[in-house]
Amino acid sequence: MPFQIITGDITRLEVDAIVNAANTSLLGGGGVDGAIHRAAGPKLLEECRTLHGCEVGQAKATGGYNLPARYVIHTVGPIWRGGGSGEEELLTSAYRNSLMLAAEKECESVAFPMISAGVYGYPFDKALRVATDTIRAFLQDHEMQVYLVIFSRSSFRFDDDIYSDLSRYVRANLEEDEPRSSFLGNIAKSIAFGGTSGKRDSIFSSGRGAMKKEARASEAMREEPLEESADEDILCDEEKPRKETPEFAGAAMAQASMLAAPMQNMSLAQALENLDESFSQALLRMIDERGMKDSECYKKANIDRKLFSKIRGDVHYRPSKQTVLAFAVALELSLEETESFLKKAGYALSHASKSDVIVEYFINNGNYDLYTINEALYAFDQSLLGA
Ligand code: AR6
Repeated sequence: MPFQIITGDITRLEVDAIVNAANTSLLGGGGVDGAIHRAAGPKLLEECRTLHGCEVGQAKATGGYNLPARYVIHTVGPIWRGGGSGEEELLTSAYRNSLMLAAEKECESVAFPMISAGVYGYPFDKALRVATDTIRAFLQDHEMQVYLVIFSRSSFRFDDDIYSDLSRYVRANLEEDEPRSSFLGNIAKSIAFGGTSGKRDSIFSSGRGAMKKEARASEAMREEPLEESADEDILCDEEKPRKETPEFAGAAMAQASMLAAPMQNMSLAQALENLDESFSQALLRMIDERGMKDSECYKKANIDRKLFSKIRGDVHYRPSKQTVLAFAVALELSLEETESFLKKAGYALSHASKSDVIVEYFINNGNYDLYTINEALYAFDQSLLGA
């Protein structure tokens, strides 16, 4: 998923770049700045001295030294003075300039702390809005994996009105006993989203020298069908008409010819061909029906281009439940449509699952903003939507 909120210590992340919430001197300080300098070692300060400071809202890069990250991007957020001193614009610039610098350095992954939300006093929920809006805008025309790292889950705050209304909805609708499958789902989730239950996230380093590739491989394991081959061969070509994809044409022809055949005369193989429209077929059909571009849909769903290409290229693709729900939100499906879309991939919504109740709340309210939904899921310690 291109954008993810995770919990933990940013200095341990195996990403191409981590961002430092520094001050204008760039000579170190407390908070995340102090933690980064301690973990990187004295050479970081040596290089910082050569940079001659940094203005509020600007960003400068150094090496990562003893950190697992290759680069540190130092930015300076604004001090909160009540909101009337251009704080929002300056915080937006701090995020945007850091992202642009990461792109310039050809980083594929970058992790941010909550800039200005500590010593500089920016209210957390307002800082979160600036962070997610700026990252989302950047991801509209850049391919990158961006993490927002929350140091302490208890500090997490998002839109107060939504939070209290959603809490009431969850209390009223969540069935008491979670079934065993949800319990197992939560274990899987806590491994994928480190820190949620004290478990380790796959991108957190266990020590110096751990390989980034391994982190990516374990990240990829979240999605069920692990078809690692031919990624490049099936990259998105949005101009290509669906019907020309041989597998789709083949599957459609097989389905059409089978419709006329009586079931009792079929071999098992034929019967298996005579299946309902698959998840992948339904997704592509609904994108077309809405006149959406593929990229518009997968970006809205917070799904990366490679995964979308796999889904598009494999008529029998088996997605995770979070992936199906992310597309349901991107396509703005009603609750009923979401149920039948989930069914195509073998899932259902359940009132025994907190995460399902949360998603249901947003769909019922016609709120299809995936970033807000993910903030809510994070606040309730649930797996985020997307890949
Ligand atoms: N990993 C991730 N997040 C962290 C970590 C960590 N290891 N440590 C703290 N945070 P702050 P600011 C969170 O105060 O508000 C420094 O002295 C923390 O919980 O570090 O931009 C600089 O030199 C909070 O949510 O940065 C400046 O003088 C967020 O990081 C000044 O502080 C930012 O908190 C900058 O203040």
